[in-house]
Amino acid sequence: MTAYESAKQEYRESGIDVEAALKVLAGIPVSVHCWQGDDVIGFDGADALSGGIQTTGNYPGRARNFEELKADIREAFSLMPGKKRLNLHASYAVLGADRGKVDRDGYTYRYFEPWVEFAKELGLDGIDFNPTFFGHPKMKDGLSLSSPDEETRRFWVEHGRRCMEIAAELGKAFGKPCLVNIWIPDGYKDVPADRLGPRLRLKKSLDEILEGYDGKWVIPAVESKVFGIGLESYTVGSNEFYQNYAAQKGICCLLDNGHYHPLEYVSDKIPALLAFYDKVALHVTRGVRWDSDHVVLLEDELKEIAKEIVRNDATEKVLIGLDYFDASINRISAWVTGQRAMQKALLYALLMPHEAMRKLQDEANFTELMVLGEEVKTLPFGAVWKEYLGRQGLSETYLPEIRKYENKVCKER
Ligand code: RNT
Ligand code: ZN
Repeated sequence: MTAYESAKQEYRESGIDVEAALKVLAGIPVSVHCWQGDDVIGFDGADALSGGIQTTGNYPGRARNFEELKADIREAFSLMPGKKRLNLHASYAVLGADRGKVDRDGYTYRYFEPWVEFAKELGLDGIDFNPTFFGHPKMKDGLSLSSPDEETRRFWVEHGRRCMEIAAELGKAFGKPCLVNIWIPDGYKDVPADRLGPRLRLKKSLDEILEGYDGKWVIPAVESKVFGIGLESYTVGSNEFYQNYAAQKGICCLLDNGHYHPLEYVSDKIPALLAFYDKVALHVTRGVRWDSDHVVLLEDELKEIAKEIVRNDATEKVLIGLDYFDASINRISAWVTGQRAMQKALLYALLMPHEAMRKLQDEANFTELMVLGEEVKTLPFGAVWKEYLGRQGLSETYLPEIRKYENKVCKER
């Protein structure tokens, strides 16, 4: 008997159908962020990251343009199991000869068509999209949609509107709606003199961006945050602000698990929102002491997040996206490791006896619930994971391949 066969049997004895789990896992799309490949720089901005977020490290071989980023994505994606989408920021527009002539308030779908072609070539499930309200000279005093300067605010509203149109085309291109996530860094380093004014301006800007978007192909989302570097005292787009805004407008909240106080858990927020919303979007990341965006690893909170998705039958309601950027290690290995960790967490959650555990909870049999919870932790998960990879022509070992690519391609940069 193979290790997989014997694992399957052991799971069966615990009431778990491994084949069914593998099938579900293969159908859950994970949106992989393009920005791990180039330290969130993009092709069109200030050539440096700003907006309260930061990549640290100077590992050699960063992708510097469309061709290099495409090559790295091709390499990374070839080592990632499961169904994948590509998450693009507007700053990755392929401007060609229009570079320097057109600004973010003039972007059209045309500049993203090369990405569509590429995503189709890779057989991806679709593209998700993000207006880029950072890393650009038009940010005035660090503010975008909440700027008191009307010209600045209008520029960024126009950017948002263009992105909604681009997203509709991206949705149509794949026959599936495109998630458009709005995150802005706007905030203040020190105690503000006005907390309401910026929020009212942001509200007005969002209303303008969301005027007449194509609801068939676009799923708009808003991403809150507790603070950014250099913006420690106040964030315009806070959790309460966006959750109320999303509820009122019938749009989606995006939860980034690096954007809350350290003892607030996104795994607990998912079911809270599922009670009210049809869809919840995620930025899965790993914060170390702060919103540091370390590579996602198979840790407890990631497992809890996956459990909430799986046991609430929410694999189509929770839109999973990754958001991390580490510039201190091989960027492709960062990409692959994080995406695989997400897949592992989902598989782990799919291999749990949720119905039995729920019943024990409802019967207040907390003793048995605790014991069973501990028992399932040592079931032969690894053998099932290996089988999942094997069926897609992948193995657990991926670093040698990445090293080969690094020596051949990245070292030449
Ligand atoms: C920043 C947010 C945001 C960005 C990306 C690049 O704190 O998490 O989602 O990381 O849009
Ligand atoms: Zn995020």
